[in-house]
Amino acid sequence: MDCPTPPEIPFAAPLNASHESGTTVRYACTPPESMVLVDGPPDVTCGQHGSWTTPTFTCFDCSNTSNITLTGNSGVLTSPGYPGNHADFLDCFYVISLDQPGPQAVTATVEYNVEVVADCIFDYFIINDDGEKYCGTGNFTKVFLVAGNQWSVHFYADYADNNARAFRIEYNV
Ligand SMILES: [Ca+2]
Repeated sequence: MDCPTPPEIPFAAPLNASHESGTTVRYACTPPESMVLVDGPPDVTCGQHGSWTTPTFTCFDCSNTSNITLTGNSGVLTSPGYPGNHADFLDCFYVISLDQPGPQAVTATVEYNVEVVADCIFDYFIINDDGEKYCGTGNFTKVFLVAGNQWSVHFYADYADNNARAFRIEYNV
């Protein structure tokens, strides 16, 4: 027995429209800067009796913050909920598009407060994918070279509590 069309899930889109019995449909969070996974893989399966399994994942709009600019040569990016505490289970990818092609230097002034553990294995953010994870509390100014016209910020928070206000990044070229 087939299922109805795959269920609607906020901020998520099914990657195919199959709905035969036994089919598993995978979802992608959308827009792509939005991503949260909870408890399981991002998919649902059509059971023998024509109904979908209950999703064990959710997607979250990481851009849903009051102070965010993802284009232009200057702007501010704050973590979701800033200056309030962020939520659990965040896996947010931000891509900032600059006005002209690179290479070019970006200056980022960062203020942050993120749960601190050794090696930042629980909650952290990474600026422009350079491999350095930030957690704890502090502020710094970082200048880095961007090859093209885009750079990125990745923010990850695990399931535990100890959530803090996370970060504010003011940038300019
Ligand atoms: Ca945490």
